Amino acid sequence: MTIHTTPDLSRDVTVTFDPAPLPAHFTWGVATSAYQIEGAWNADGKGPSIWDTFSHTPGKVRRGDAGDVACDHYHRWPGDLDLLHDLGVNAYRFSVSWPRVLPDGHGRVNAAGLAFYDRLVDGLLERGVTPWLTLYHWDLPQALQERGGWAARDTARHFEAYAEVLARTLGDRVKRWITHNEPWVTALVGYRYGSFAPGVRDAQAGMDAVHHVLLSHGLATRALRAHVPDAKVGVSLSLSPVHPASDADDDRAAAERFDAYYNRIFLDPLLRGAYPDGLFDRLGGIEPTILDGDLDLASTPLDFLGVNYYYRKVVRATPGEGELDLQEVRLPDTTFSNLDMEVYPDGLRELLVRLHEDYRPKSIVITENGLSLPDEPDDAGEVNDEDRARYIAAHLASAEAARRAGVPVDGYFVWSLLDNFEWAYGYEPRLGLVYVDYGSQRRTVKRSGRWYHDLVARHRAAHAGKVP
Ligand code: IFM
Repeated sequence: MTIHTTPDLSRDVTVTFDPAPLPAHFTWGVATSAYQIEGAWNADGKGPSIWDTFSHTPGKVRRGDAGDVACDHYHRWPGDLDLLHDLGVNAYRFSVSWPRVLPDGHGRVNAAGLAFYDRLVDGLLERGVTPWLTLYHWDLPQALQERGGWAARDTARHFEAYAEVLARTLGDRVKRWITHNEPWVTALVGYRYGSFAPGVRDAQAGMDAVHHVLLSHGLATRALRAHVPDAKVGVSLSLSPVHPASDADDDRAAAERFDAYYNRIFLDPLLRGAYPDGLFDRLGGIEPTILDGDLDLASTPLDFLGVNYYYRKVVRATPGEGELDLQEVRLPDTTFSNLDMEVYPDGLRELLVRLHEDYRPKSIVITENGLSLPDEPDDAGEVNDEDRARYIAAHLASAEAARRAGVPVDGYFVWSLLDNFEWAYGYEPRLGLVYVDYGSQRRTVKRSGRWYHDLVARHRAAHAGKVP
């Protein structure tokens, strides 16, 4: 894979983005997920997850990497929370490992696992950082996978019960909840294409998983609200503007088909209570079983829509070839990261404006955005990742342009606090504001981390004295 980024990292670059126009209440955060950072994969009564099973299966993850130790955050969390405090962010988005809390996915609660998150939440609040808790970031209990995983309808009910356990224990202190992270990846990458856990390759299972994840979102949202009346509940979708490769009618039509499959498959049920017209027919007639009331549950009103934005998609029509008769292409003169993601900041503005125009969510929070680079410390031990700071600045400028156009963008989380386990790509891609030496577990704040700190401080100073 080619890495195309600005080559000269030694230049002293001033990255300009003025945060002052963003409102006083704006959320500044960083994000992580349990499997990617915690390690301690079998400690203190935790049950195995589908990612433990997947990464322990030879050939599934590059170089045989696994999240067994990862950033050892399970043991090093106090120091990691100090890093958050030092960065000056006002919010931290983390996920709970379902099998750490419920080793079998349902029934017996593992008190030691729950106590970990209880301490974590207290530690955040002590440091003045608001917890944003994601219930599901891909680490399904293996025991539930053995009963069909997300392809089985019962999993939605188990998810509701899991949400209730967390609401009862943490709901007095946690007020920001995200049910699912990137359901497209959970359902389609996990069950249709199988390149992520649980590695199932079955078109029917993929569509069933889409529907059950949506159902579970609705059930969990209602359970959270029943136990935490002042909870703000949302869901984080991976979304991309879809551009046709040319102005030709067939390319435009291909872009619409892909948009329905990639974006609207979750947006429409969540925000309109219906799947996009014709979607299942175009996918070979494979559709989930939809019972009365399912789509009412799925469209339970959101307090905010979480947007994870990394790249746009560009497609061209290839009649008779490829899923949906189209192929993804690269346009000339475009820049891709070493995770093969196009760097395209204006896509965020375009996406936010479109979401506002088409769906009118009450509030939008950018719950992930970040850049993978081949970071290494220099001889002085510094990680000079100005490209990452430039990337974040450009995306913030794009979000701010959307706000100026009337879109209620209320927060931004960098992915990620720490370099971590990047799923099937292992540890090679690095996306953190903080460098992790996996051998020694030493953390080093990168230049982008210091820049982000200054940015948040400038925003605070610009609004000093105003009530957020
Ligand atoms: O690391 C992932 C994260 O788990 C989900 N969103 C995309 C990130 C970068 O690939």
